[in-house]
Amino acid sequence: NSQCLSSRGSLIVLEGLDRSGKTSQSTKLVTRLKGEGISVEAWRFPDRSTSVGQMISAYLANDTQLDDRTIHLLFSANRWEKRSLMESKLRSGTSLVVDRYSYSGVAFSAAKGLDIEWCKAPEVGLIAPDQVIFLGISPERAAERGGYGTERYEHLDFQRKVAQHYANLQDVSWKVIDGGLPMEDIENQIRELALDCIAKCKAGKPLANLWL
Ligand code: NYM
Repeated sequence: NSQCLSSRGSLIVLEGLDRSGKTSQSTKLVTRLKGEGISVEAWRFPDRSTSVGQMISAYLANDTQLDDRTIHLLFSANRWEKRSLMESKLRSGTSLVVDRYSYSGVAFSAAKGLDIEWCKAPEVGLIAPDQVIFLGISPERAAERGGYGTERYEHLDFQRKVAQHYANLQDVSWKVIDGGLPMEDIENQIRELALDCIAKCKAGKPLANLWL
């Protein structure tokens, strides 16, 4: 059918510790790709605009307390509530640059001591990213960057544990960029990776589901 013949967009995920520079880099990437005439949108998780997202936001602001497994499932539910929209965007040819995804979900919850397989289970069946770009920075260096905010998890000792879990989740398909490089170098590297990924998806790489 025609949907199979038309080219699809790419799911590009940026991951990294808090203050790794992901958010600025995803914004820059989307602006740049749009400027090059590519159909692309900037997404992020948690998506705080939904009612589940508002519960997450209140938890992160320390306004509410939630059991560790409960908040884990809410983060996952927040991705599930966006799955069908994500799929239709991708199938219609729009690429998505997503600031955090299931890897944040697993790394942050596992850093609290939850079992990794348990953490991965609710992510199974979400759309698999076509490319994960990891902005690598040491927890110490991230902490030096103007300090953390006041949200939950923004502490050096916790970020160290998150970093270890990211390292365990990482596989050969991930592209790791040195987050300590000048902003412009990072921007250029990410753009190259994104263009390459978009071309592969356009050429017919099929959509897949987590967990790969
Ligand atoms: N976070 C984010 C999780 O703990 N689990 C998740 O599934 C996701 C997507 O939320 N410290 C954590 C990581 C961050 C915090 O994210 C808020 P951001 O990108 O700062 O809005």
